[in-house]
Amino acid sequence: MFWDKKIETMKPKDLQALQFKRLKKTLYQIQNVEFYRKRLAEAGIKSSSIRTLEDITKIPFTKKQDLRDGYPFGFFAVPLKKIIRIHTTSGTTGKPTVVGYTRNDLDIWSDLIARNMTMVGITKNDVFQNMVNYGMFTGGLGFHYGAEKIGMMVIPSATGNSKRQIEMINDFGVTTIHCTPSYAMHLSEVAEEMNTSLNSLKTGLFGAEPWSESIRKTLEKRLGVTAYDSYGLSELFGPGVAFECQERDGLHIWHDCYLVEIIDPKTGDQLADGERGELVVTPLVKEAMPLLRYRTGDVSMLMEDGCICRRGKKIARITGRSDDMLVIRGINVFPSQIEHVLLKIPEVGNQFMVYIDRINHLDEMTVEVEINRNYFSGELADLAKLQKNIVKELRNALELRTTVKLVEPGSLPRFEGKAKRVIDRREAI
Ligand code: DLL
Repeated sequence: MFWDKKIETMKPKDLQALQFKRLKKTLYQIQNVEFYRKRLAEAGIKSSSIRTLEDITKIPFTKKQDLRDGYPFGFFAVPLKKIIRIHTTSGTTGKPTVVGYTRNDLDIWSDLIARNMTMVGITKNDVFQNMVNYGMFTGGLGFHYGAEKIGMMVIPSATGNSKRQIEMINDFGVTTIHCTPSYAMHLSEVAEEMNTSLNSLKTGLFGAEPWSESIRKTLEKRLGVTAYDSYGLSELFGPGVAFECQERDGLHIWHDCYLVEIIDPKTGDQLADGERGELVVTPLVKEAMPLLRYRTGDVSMLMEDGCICRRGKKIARITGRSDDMLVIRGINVFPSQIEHVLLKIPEVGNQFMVYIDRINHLDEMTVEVEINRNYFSGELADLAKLQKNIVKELRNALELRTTVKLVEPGSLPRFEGKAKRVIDRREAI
């Protein structure tokens, strides 16, 4: 199913021509931003320097820190009176990053969300409950307007009060939900406690944080949905940048709107398809806040073309951030790897926390793990066995010795938005 078949299935040659035309327009428009005028002048880049799409590598990267330095409105390329909404990015220390939208931007953004939802078979006959923050976070209003554009009934339930959320799903016959995978996990626990089955649900759209195949399986089983991964970031409008199709093997990124590169985060060199690195994106249709070669910090790779749905090259699921990779005693660890190990052990519950300390100059990782309610025998011997087993599995997967503490079901923090499961308490070296 297509929202905009012509553009979604464009032939590579036509697509490249469109990308190039849009890149040139972006370069023109970006001259309204003082930061870029200076940057491009310093790099000796004029409009005539960019003759092909490949010439993009001549342009310097834009980093999140650049955007922070431009706080609040330093990256806007249109007069303030043309900006009709702003959002800010979540979860960073210090000042947030501000992103702005013209009416045209909001229209394109909701169109992209409509493409994604249509791609997974959602239609105007669906009933959609949007269980994410409706404030400065882009997930709420972003999905809201996209879903309304398709014409389904939208329930802007936002976050909080999980029992009420579950009642609404049942009372209003909700078919599609959207939330973070961590909240979906929590919701499934509450539904279980309430002994209710959420029969009307068909589709779950989950994103805004990394999640694994094992979480997908668990969520599908517990909530009775087909679960799809949704990727985006505020700097590129918000959600809607890339989304899984019904194949659920990689995410389609909308190449007519986003020029994609994968780079080695250390050298900045472009990597080949199939090589994992940092996703760098040049948005091609943003009016209020165009960006050039934006370093997302997210780790992915470009997959081989050839998806049966004909929507072009996909990116692989995000495995973490190039900057949240943990280096523990010289070993690189992604939090998603820890989750993956834990979820494979049936006696382990859904919640865990990771603490990293430096004790006697050595990094120590402690993992607090909730026991699964259904396996909680209370027998001391069983607990000791389970604890040993988790240590062994973590060592096998991460090649790292960890301390594992088992805690009672329900005792670790639950998250309504993005989960923060790793607390690094080491002093900077
Ligand atoms: O999280 C936008 C969004 C809302 C996406 C709802 C999907 C659903 P930010 O708050 O700016 O925007 O955070 C963006 O979150 O750079 C990734 O590190 C992470 N992220 C987002 N989606 C995924 C995903 C929204 N599906 C940052 N898998 C991004 C892994 C994700 N990480």
